[in-house]
Amino acid sequence: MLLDKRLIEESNNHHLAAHKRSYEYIAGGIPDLETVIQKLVAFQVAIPSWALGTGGTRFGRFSGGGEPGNLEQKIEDIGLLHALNQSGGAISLHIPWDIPSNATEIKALATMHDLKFDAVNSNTFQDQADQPLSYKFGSLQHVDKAVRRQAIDHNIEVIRQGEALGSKALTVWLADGSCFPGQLNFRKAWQNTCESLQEIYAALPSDWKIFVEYKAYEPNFYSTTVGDWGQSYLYTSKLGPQAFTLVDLGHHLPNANIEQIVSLLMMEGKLAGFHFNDSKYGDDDLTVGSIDPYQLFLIFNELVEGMDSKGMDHANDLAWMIDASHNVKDPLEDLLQSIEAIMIAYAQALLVDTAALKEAQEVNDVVRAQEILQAAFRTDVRPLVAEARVRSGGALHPLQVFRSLGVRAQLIRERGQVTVATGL
Ligand SMILES: [Mn+2]
Repeated sequence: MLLDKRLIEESNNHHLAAHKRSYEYIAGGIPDLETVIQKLVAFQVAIPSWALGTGGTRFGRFSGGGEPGNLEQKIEDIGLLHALNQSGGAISLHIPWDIPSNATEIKALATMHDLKFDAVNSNTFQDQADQPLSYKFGSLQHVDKAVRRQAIDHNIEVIRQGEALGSKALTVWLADGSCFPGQLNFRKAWQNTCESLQEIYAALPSDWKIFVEYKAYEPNFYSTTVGDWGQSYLYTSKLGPQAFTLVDLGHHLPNANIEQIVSLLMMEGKLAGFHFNDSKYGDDDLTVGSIDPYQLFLIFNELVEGMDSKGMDHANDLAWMIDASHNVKDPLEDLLQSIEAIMIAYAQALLVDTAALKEAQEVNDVVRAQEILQAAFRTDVRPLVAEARVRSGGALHPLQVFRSLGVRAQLIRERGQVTVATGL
């Protein structure tokens, strides 16, 4: 389904006066207001093709109605989100869950919804039906060269698929590792993985990047062959200038200082970008900002500070993506909440008085440094984010419009009550 722009405008008109009041209240205190709004307008977050359906756990999965049954419907869903908030203008495909049967037609459909193709993701963490060799004991790390070859060829195939769509990056997340002590020779596993990645790297087009994502544990529970940012950084350093380390918020051991990791990777010019989600205990894949919005703000504060120090373009120089799973919420509502949380944290980071913070740091004024950060964090920036949305043609209150227009009910009418999104 396509959203009628007039219905969004109609809804905005109802709330415009109230919005103006709250916007003017905050706008007066921001010296470079227009720059902030323009940055918010430009900032786009990619939605992965696997996030449009209800997620599951190893215990079960409770599908919702009207889930997208194919790639076309997934693009349609992201188009709906983007029409509502104008901040989700890209899709990240997962191969082989979402192989386009006709790249030209899929590209045209995405363009119709004003969507670009973000990084493409390979999958060597599960076996496919037609696959000759198993990834049970790893893929790029595998002791058997033939399995490594199969995994390398798959990644190269994903690059080719991405080229046809206009993607510019390959994301490699490996489940490789071991579940028990003694299972793996760490050094050999690392070297095999590095050599495999080098073969994939050699197949990259010159204007492409490769992102190496790390994860502390799961599905392997004793060791992971790309287990933390240091290990990923070691691979990406050896690979070359087109290789970058990808940070996923949920892929750290508890209480890791993610903002510091982000800062140092940027310092070295090795940060690929970010997979957003939130967590309480592990890789919980919860709605962005639902558990610890202060951490998200601190990460954005480092991102903004780091990008500005290098003269980077906030919207385009790093890759921004949501990587979450929705077990109990409507996936589209969850994604609207996630994007809103990202935009809020970004807007708050843009409000940090950087000159004053620098001054405080130079004289070790710890108290003032905290005051400066928390002054930005405690500012209600929702009217700024809403203003950016309205200026781009989005809804003042995306979630409210999604509900009042009965979008999910309409999707259920079109696609049926019993649906399972592909790949999940
Ligand atoms: Mn991820």
